[in-house]
Amino acid sequence: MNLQRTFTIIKPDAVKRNAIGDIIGQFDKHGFRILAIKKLEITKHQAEQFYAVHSSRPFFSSLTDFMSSGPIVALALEKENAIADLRKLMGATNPANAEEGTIRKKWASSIEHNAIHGSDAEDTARFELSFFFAGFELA
Ligand code: 3AN
Repeated sequence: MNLQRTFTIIKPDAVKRNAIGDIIGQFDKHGFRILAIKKLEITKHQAEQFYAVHSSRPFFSSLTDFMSSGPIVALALEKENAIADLRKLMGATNPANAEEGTIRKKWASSIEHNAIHGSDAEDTARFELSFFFAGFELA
């Protein structure tokens, strides 16, 4: 038994397409427990802090513009093997490679406008959860 927490963002493209309910429904259906949830907008500066690991990538500026372009929904999720299971449910980064039944297959329109973010490891999950949620919100 490996009960884990992970962090996810429903990105601005998916919020604009009214996909919040569908995506949260997928979390429920696949056994993720919602520990915390908030809808908010972040600034370009906050997006740069969040995505600091990607700061040298060519798409950094465009990615942080996009992530600060409109409302997002941030969630803390919990289940056994939450990190890997969420990555599987999300589908490949590039929706052209995403499998049938994944969130990106259904909602992503490009490698940048790809509907959802999910933590990729335990250390990034810890950083990302604490970036968006205070300790008392996850208690
Ligand atoms: P994932 O979101 O699947 O973990 P990462 O961590 O490689 O993928 O990339 C982080 C984010 O950066 C992606 N969600 C995507 O929005 C954006 N991104 C990744 N690769 C590219 C690219 N080649 N061009 C534009 N944006 C990209």
